[in-house]
Amino acid sequence: MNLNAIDRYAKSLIKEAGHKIRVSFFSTIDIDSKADANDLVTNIDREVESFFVERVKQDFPEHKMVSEEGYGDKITSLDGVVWFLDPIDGTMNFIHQRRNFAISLGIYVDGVGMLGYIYDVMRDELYHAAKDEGAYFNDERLPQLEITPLEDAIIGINASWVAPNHRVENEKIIELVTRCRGTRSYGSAAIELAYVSSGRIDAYISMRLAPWDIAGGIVIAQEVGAVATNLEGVTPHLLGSDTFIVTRPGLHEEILSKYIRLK
Ligand code: 2AM
Ligand code: CA
Ligand code: CA
Ligand code: CA
Repeated sequence: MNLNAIDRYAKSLIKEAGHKIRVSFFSTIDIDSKADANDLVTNIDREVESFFVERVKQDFPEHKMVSEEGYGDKITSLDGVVWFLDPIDGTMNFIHQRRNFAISLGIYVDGVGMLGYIYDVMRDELYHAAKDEGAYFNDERLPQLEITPLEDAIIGINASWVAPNHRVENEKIIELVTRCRGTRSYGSAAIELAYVSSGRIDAYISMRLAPWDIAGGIVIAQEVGAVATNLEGVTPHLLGSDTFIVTRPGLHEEILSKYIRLK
């Protein structure tokens, strides 16, 4: 298998899809709700996903596609080549802000992340990596991340976890956000993973993410020495939704052991 050729192909699909999304703002966007009133999807999420699925099925018929809006394949194992695609990660931002959303893509071979892409569509910024070949921000090589103490760290976390909730002990989360330097919430897991990988934030925590949210970002994160697991400290398995944390080296163990108590 020629991974360099797949890499070039994936990048060209991502750029073409990004162009489609930017142009979509010139026409009316149809918005629907899915599981609840705030779980949004648009015709553009669907169109971009079917664009990828049709192209990949045509040019790489043996590859599997796992994607959010249902045009891909249902998989029960990670054997072979699997593309994990989120056509728009941050749909709420896409609708409300027209920025701060990304195309997220990870290409795995027999369960090993080989290629990862996070494309911040409105900024035209592509974070990408190939396994053992380093991570890049556009054409700029991203350096290895260094250790940062919690007191100097900016943590990406959703504000709802400091309120009483059914997933995590909020008193511990309050201690975490009090001790760290500051918090941010960008509303796109892919962008937060890209920001950890490029040192713009130091950690990102989520109580529930799907494989297409994280698969591409994990490949990028690993190339710069970031640590990505679920909140039990186990490598995400990518066959279903799970909790998630990614940090610079050094912070992961401290945050998990002292500040995260799942219910
Ligand atoms: P989305 O925009 O592709 O749905 C928002 O904080 C982040 O969580 C986004 O990356 C968003 O992806 C994701 N997200 C939103 N609802 C989710 C859900 N029900 N399960 C998993 N991830 C979700
Ligand atoms: Ca969604
Ligand atoms: Ca998503
Ligand atoms: Ca999405």
